[in-house]
Amino acid sequence: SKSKLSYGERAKHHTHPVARRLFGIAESKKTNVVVSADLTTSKELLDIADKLGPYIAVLKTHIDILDDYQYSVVEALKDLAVKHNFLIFEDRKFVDIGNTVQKQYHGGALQISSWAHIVNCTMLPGEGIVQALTQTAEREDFPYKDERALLILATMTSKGSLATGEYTRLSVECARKYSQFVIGFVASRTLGEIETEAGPLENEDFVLFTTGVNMASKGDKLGQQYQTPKSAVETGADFIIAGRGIYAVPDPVETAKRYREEGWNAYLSRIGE
Ligand code: 6AU
Repeated sequence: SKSKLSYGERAKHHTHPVARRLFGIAESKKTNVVVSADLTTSKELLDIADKLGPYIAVLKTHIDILDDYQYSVVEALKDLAVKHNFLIFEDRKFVDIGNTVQKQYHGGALQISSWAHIVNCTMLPGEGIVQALTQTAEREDFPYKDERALLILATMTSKGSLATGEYTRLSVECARKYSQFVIGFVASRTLGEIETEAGPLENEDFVLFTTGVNMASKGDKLGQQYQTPKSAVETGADFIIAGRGIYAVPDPVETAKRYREEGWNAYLSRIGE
């Protein structure tokens, strides 16, 4: 596994340009925090993105939960991403047949491919979903070549999740097979020991995003389950995703700084510094 290497090393050697950028941002801003900005108005979303921008590596959106969505909000987000040097991850969790997800990703009402550096998909439909999204990103006329990447949702944080066993194994299998577009996983455990047809993951450098991170709570009333930034990074997370733990407290900026510090220190211990 590459989890003992520094972000700087991984930025140098990764085969995917988006992963290189991501690790480069983490290294230069000294942060592995991804804020899940699950706000429901454009004003609140842009406000939190601007305030927290300096302390995060990635801003994660659920653009379809905005009450007042217009394309101008993602244009403003893109500007903030440049201003503060973060990537945008639209947590769309594509979950359909190939022909449908291609249209949902590239074009459509939300034009996701035009503004989200990173998107994710589930493995429920089987290999075809990853194949289809990869194919779209590799089209001759795809305008964002080398600037877009996919994460596979390999496990879930909610109680009773069925994203286990064969589902998780297929996630690893497809990440390997489509590594020209897939840079890693959203998962709460390392996946290195999972056997695929080509053996276990050893030399591949997949990026692990772990969600369900909160310093003040163990879960919510709807089945969400939390761990701390420290335990997530100790378990192998390269990036920690936190939503309500950061944006829904009285002082999000101070709180983001605390998550950043805990996540960064856990990373430094992991790489032995
Ligand atoms: O920190 P929270 O609980 O306020 O928000 C967690 C965020 C939400 C979820 O949609 C998302 O993380 N999420 C995901 C992702 C990122 O794909 C997977 C999962 O298993 N659990 C989870 O909470 O925006």
